[in-house]
Amino acid sequence: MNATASQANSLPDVKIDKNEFKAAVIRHLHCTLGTDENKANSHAWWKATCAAMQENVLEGLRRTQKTHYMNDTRAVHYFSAEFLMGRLLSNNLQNFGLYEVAEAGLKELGVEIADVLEEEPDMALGNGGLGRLAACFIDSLATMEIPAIGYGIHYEHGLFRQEIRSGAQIERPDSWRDYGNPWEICRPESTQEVSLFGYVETKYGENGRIQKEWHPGSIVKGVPWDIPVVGYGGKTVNVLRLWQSESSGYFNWDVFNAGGYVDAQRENVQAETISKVLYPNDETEAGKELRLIQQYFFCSCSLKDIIRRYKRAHKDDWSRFAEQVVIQLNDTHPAIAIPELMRILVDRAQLDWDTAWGISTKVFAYTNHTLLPEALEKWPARMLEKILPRHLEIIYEINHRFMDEVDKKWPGDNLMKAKLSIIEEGGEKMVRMGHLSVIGSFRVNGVAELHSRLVKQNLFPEFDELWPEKLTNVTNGITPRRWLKACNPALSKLIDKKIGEDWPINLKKLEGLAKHATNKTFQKQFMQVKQANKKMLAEEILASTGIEVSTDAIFDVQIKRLHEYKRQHLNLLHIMALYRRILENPDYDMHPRVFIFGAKAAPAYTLAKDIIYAINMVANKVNNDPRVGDKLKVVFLPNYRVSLAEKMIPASDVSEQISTAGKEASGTGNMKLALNGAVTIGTLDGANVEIAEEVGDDNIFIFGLTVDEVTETLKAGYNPKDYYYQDAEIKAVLDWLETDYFTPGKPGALVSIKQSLLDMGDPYLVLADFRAYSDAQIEVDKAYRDKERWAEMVIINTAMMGKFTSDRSIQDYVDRVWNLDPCPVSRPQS
Ligand code: GPU
Repeated sequence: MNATASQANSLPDVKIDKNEFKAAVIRHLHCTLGTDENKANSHAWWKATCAAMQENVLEGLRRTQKTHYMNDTRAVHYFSAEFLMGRLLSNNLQNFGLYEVAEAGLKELGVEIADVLEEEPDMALGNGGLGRLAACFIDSLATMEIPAIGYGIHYEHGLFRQEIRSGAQIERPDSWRDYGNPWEICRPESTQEVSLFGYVETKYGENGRIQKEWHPGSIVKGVPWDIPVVGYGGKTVNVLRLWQSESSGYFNWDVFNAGGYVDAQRENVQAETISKVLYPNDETEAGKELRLIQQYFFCSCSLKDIIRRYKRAHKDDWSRFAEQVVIQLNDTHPAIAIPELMRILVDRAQLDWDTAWGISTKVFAYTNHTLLPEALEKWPARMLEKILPRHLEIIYEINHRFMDEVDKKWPGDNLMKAKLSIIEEGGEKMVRMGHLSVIGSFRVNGVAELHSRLVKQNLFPEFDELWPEKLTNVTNGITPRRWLKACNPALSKLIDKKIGEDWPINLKKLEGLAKHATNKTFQKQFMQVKQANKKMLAEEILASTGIEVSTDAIFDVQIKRLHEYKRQHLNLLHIMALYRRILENPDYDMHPRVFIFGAKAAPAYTLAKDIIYAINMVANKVNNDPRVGDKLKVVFLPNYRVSLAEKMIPASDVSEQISTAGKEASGTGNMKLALNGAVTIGTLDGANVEIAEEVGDDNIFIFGLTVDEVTETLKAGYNPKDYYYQDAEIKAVLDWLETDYFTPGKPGALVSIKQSLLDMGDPYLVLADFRAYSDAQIEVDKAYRDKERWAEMVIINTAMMGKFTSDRSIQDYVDRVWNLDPCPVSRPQS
């Protein structure tokens, strides 16, 4: 049960030398791509390099699958509508220990590896934190040699590409597979069929038992594409299995002719559209039919895939299913898998309800990622009835039995029943997917200590009372392979020299750096690396925005999806305040600073898009104002994505984690930035609390209202106008937004931000936290100017991030939820 990465694995052992690698690349240039060394462009070199790597990857995959099959091991199945993988070549090279070999080999062929790596499009099958967490987790699972499979959707178009035109966000389709994806393998032999629409027939079987038969209105095919997931050390290679929808040609004319279903058929989806595009809404339920169909589509395919594999070894003996299979639901997006498994067990396998429920509730575990009401999924019962009529019946049955349980605990308490019911009554009948997930799972976790406490206290307190062991915490983590070793090679080498090379699989070892934090030489080396990384980012900024920034300035970054609760507008108001201070006092004393943003807004989230526009318009003015000079620059880097994060994070000095306390479940960018030696300015929210515990109060800038103070403030009848009228700077800055100073000729273009703060009640307490934030920024400025003190802080931040490796998160899941063992795969003897 103790699957620490370091035990399960050793450092990568290289088995391929440079000449073999070169030969493989050339062979693929010739035989796979039909070109040669003289003609090949960067794209061809990239493809040939991937193909050469894929030979090793597939060999590892074959050995892993054989080992898992022979051992018939318990495995975890990670169900997620999103996997934000980013690029894979550099990761696969690193994890196989072949990066240096490839770099040297390509160099001898006259090719720079950096140019080759840049050719790879990001695999952006996710929106943000939730999808990237899934990607970090499958990296850790493979590294720790845990039998695991990721299940998701093979979106033809991932998250949109963002362009900025005249300051505004424009969405362009993402086409990550336009020129083929060298990593994926299509497995048509494992195609599954998924039923939709139609009606349910009630029959009486032998011994008078009621039998339900679903007559679907249409059937679509799910074709799996496998992406190999290479663990560090290259021993275990797990898979991410993504389902693509295709037409099956099946159309139920009986249903059609039966009448009454004509409407349903008219609104029927084209099979191919199901996996066409990722919904770009982060933390808002879309409520769209197609989204529910997407969710059901991948859950149904995945469950059938799991059952097919189980039956290969256990035939129709269901008694061991829950011993072999655990399914982790990444938020409620895959919650429909619960009634789907019940349907398969009851209607298909003919198990009685109690037996089926006994199995099902030992299989599922659920991770909650948010408390935001608008993100808690609910589906209209009518919609479920139309698309999945049998599932709605099953949900009612689950609920009926659960209501009996509630009645036992709280006899006659109808308010309690209404509160806990899966079905929300009142207006339109809605199915609460969160309740279904809690009831149908044996364990439920939040993603940071604070968040899990709030899940227990505010979101599901009665469920916690009913089942005191069910709710638990697993604090999020990040893979240090991608988020330090690969993205920050200079720092990695410095760390290697100081404490040895096994920190990527034993991140607590970084603590060994702490004792050098005050060492002048080490400080100098560390800050030289930071400086070099800043120089590279400055070049990137110049290339993509035309803005010149000084690397002597503080690089202050806020990179995450654009959301009011994340408060990019708090950052913006503070920037405007600084600008105003400089205009009022040309000698205003501050160290030069570059504020850098990266953020996508959901296409329909108007205020979020307005904030992006405002950042760009303020940037335009500030950057071109000769009175400001180098003191203040504002940069919005377009199209924030994993591969851009890999360039920004190593170059950051200050990490902005300024959400309203209680709103950010965990955050993971906060961990990546601190790991790479950025100092956090943040609220006591999400995992910031635990980061502060690790680095100590002297090495982080905490400000603002706490969760309890937020609650009190709102209860006391928060009025943002009090702050507006009492703080002259707040007033001046908000009024400035209403003029055409930043948008010449277009007065009022930025007024929606002011309105949201004054007229709409400032729901995220931006004005309440403004002064505390501004004061904390003054402290940041002071601290940075003391070079030695700052270097010490930076080193302590890197040194104390050991807790936040996703290997630790996975170990927590193993201990608190999954209860399974690693299954070592041996490397071939050569
Ligand atoms: N998160 Br729900 C998303 O990125 N998307 C979502 O739809 C939901 C949650 C994030 C949380 O906001 C963030 O705090 C957390 O670190 C991350 O999930 C992973 O748990």
